[in-house]
Amino acid sequence: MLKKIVFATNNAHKLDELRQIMGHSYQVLSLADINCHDDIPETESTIEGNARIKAEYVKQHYGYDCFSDDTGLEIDALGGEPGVMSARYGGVAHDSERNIDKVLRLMDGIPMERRTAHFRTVICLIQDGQEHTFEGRVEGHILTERHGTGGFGYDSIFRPLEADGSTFAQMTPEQKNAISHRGRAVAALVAYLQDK
Ligand code: ITT
Repeated sequence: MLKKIVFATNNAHKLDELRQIMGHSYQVLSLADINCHDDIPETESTIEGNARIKAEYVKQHYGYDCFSDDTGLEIDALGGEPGVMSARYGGVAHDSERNIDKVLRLMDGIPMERRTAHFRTVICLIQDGQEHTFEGRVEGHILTERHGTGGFGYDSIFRPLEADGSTFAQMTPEQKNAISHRGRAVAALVAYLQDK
């Protein structure tokens, strides 16, 4: 039987991605699966801090070993923004269209060579009373308009360096997972869990 682990997220896209990557070795439970419908606070000022408080919240209130991730898109020309504000950059939480509109507006006129950015994911695992963190990054450019309809969040304006010119939103989930920030952080998590 597969081992169970809770992924402390409310984001169905992320859960799907994680199950694709980890599904062979773990049964990944969602917050809904453990009857957690709380609005878990994400009040820290860093990606690392937010990953940690989500995992600690689930452990403390529900008793499960779990992991959580926090991801930010860090754009060099915007001084690292949206960063920890990625989910609500446009003013409304989880409204990707507004978030993208704001980025494109702020970057209007900036030439491609200065449109460098990366996604960064930090995963915090709490297991057997110990905390571990894992990080993954992918470098790329912010395009001047949307391309593609797959993925979620900022995928349609992010073109990773390691691709053939496609944005994340133009890739299959497998192609994205192979090079993505979350794919890499999860690979480090899985390697750790399998080594145990
Ligand atoms: P949880 O906190 O419930 O896990 P979330 O949507 O807030 O879900 P994150 O804090 O990890 O997710 O990410 C913040 C935002 O960054 C997210 O809402 C998206 O807009 C964006 N984002 C995260 N991962 C992304 C990805 O793989 N591709 C594109 N955008 C992404």
